[in-house]
Amino acid sequence: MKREDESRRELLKGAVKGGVLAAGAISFPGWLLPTLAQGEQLVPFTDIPDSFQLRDKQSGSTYFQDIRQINSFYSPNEDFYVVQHYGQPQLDLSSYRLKVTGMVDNPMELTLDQVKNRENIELDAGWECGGNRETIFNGLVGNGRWRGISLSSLLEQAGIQDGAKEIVFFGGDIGTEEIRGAEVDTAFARGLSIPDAMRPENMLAFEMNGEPLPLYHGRPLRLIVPGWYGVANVKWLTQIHVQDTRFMGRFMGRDYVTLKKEVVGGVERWVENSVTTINMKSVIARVSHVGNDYRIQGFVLNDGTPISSVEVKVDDGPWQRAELNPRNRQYTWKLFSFNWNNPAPGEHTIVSRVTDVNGNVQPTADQVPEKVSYWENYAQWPRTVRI
Ligand SMILES: Nc1nc2c(c(=O)[nH]1)N[C@H]1C(S)=C(S)[C@@H](COP(=O)(O)O)O[C@H]1N2
Ligand SMILES: [Mo]
Repeated sequence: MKREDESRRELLKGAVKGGVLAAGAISFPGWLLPTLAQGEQLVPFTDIPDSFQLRDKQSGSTYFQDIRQINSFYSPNEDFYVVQHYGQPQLDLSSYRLKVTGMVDNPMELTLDQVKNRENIELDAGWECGGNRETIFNGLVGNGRWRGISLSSLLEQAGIQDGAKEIVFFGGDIGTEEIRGAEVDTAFARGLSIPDAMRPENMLAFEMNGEPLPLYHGRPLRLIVPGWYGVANVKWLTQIHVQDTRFMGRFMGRDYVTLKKEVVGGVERWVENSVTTINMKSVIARVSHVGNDYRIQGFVLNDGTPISSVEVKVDDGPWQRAELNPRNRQYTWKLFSFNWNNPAPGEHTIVSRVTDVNGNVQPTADQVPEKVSYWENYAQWPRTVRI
């Protein structure tokens, strides 16, 4: 897919990065694209230190998206965040095989072409790292269009045997872990229960925004579990294994594990849970203005449950409804925009909250369960700007 955004994005890029769009450039229907309109300027946040600088994408390292600069519905491949734990393996594409093993009637070993020649599906999906949070300005986020094949149809063809419980997805990246005093080489891996794995929207993606999956994002093939935190989306996928026990690797059982206080059947307990579906969250990403007309924009991420509203509050004012971008889809980020006319000069606190069709409201920091680990940070995020 050549995105219609693409040429506009290229056109706007330099200008937007500088904060101002040059006069005389073409103006666009502001709402369909979150690009800045003619003469529109970014308002700096006062909760981000001036020293906060983003690096370019670098081999092997974490990359944050600068959410103030979100200027297209799909995150360009060079802006989509990057996280991995064992480096970025360069798999040889000609000898690449995807293995389907374990409790299946028909074990498989597919070349990349055999994967690509299966019926293709496309999906718009965005997500965040389970460790995304305010202290890193919520930059571990991205939204893309993915092309690949259906996981459930592959598993149906493989024929899952009776008694199987779990599907394990192994990456081609190997790290050395010290576990109970022993040094062992382990691959990045995650497990899904069979019902979770058989959701029809799960895909094995080989294209991102119309390009072959870039190295940083898992070339040549990755799992995508729409509505789940990023950790579920195993990159550099080489093996799918079906077994009758729960999978307990580091990224299921020891890391990406949230420790929080919960009431369990009437008893208050500290509970540890593996990070799975995305908790509903809205984030204010940028404020811009043309003259005295200010605009507050941001995004929502969740597990795909339809949302009913996003609201914005300025200082101690009332909650007011924001507009939702018509391009939003079930598993994409949901962009929103709020017109803030004639704000008084000075410092202001602005915050957003999202509500879903079941009436669940994004909690404030005081309302979320008491939590020790930083995983699953989804509370309302008050931000400050100076007008
Ligand atoms: N093979 C492999 N897949 C992986 C990881 C990894 O370390 N190795 N990290 C996971 C985590 S924690 C996240 S947040 C997402 C990030 O995906 P992205 O870099 O494409 O944004 O990849 C997931 N898939
Ligand atoms: Mo992550």
